[in-house]
Amino acid sequence: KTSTIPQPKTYGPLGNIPLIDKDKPTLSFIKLAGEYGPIFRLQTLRDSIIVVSGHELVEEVCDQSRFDKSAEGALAKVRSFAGDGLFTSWTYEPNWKKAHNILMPTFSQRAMKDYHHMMVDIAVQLVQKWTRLNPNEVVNVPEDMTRLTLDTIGLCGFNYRFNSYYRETPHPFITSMTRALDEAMHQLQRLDIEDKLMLRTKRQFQYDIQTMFSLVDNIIAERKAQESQEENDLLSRMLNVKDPETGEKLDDENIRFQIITFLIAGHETTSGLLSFAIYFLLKNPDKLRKAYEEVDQVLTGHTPTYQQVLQLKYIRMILNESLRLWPTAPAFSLYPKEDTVIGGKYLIKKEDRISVLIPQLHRDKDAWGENTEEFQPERFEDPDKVPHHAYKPFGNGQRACIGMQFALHEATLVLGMLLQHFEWIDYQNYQLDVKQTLTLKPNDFKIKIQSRNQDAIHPAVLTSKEETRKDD
Ligand code: FDE
Repeated sequence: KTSTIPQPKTYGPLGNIPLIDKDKPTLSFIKLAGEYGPIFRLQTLRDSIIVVSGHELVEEVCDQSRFDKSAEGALAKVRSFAGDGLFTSWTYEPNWKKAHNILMPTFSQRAMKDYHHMMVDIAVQLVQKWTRLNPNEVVNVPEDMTRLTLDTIGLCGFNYRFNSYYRETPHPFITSMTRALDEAMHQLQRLDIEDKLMLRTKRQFQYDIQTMFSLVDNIIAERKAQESQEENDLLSRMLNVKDPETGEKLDDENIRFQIITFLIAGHETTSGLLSFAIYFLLKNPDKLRKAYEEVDQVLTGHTPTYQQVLQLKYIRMILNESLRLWPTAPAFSLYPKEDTVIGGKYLIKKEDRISVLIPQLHRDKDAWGENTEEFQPERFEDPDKVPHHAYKPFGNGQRACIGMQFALHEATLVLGMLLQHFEWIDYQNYQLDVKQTLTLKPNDFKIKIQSRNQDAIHPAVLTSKEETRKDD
């Protein structure tokens, strides 16, 4: 005997749509989860989704023998420009496994040694920018973090410099990508007929996609034209390495989709993570003090070494806790391989789509205890005490985030350097306003900066490869 899955009231043909904030769907889902509990159904225009956020139910749907990633919903829209790249492909599409096999080694912890000096290169640019600000100048945190994460994935991935710190406005690729992601999110909530009528929006979408394709196709063409291909980045791997299973390489179109995928996945999420971490530290002075203590003890040179980044244990915990409260990729989708029952009573049909609502899972009191709203990095002190089944900021199983080590190494390094060199001033007593463009970010979060140590980073000490690598 099965029970009906709870569902909020509907509005005729609009279903539950009026209950969902177009610009911040995740926040609406969180609110509804508060009212309707660990599982509820939402009727959207075309289909229904089952939103799951209780830790026991999530553990069940994370069983890969029964459930697999669904690339419907927002991801299907993102497919217009990310194609069958890793993020937007179905597990059964040949290119998923192929790219997964080829790219896994490039994202291992060991591989971070090769990226470290490039990550430092970009982080130094940010430190220099902040060092040179006049005392009253304001820093828009998410904007500067986005410059950083974009430049980092560009350099580590494809040896391309977006040079975002040398631009007042975002790189054209980013303008197009942000607008396209935003459009992908909004398309979901429009009626087909409405969608068809929005000619200007449509044309803009096509233009944005072309802008992204042409930049990326140029990067690929230039690399192919190079005589020596000694670069050891993602792109050279994608061009040269064969999948051990099939013996095949990735084709050019798929490489284009992978590059776009890494640019999307690798920068929005990590930039949001850094922004939230800075926000939480500013609002929790006792944690900030602990962070300064660790950084002052570990980061003794001008720029961090690879080993020193691994020693920044408390900084890592801060990032983990930021991802608990505001996982910047806030949901992932699943479908059951067969009709099945979860929680002993809820029937899930093959055609149903499940959305795991991560921020709500991360606030499940049964798994985390009573004080789930408090920012407590100490939760992550002892890995054995972390309720891992209730912590999914990087998704699940074989479809989990391939960039996890990359994002964490980068974010730890950068947060460490920003603490080493600066005091942050919350001059406007910022009140959190979470903005969504598929991923989450603190909207309009601004601070002022004060250098901690006048000669901490002199432009003349720009790192060379040798310098950052010698004590690895
Ligand atoms: C993935 C991912 C995920 C899952 C999704 C689904 O399932 O749908 C998640 C949740 C995530 N991811 C998250 C995140 C966060 C952060 C910070 C990040 N992430 C970062 C990054 C970086 C990079 C480069 C990346 N990332 C990438 C990626 C990819 C490619 C993917 C897909 C995989 C497969 O195979 O599927 C992901 N990512 Fe992340």
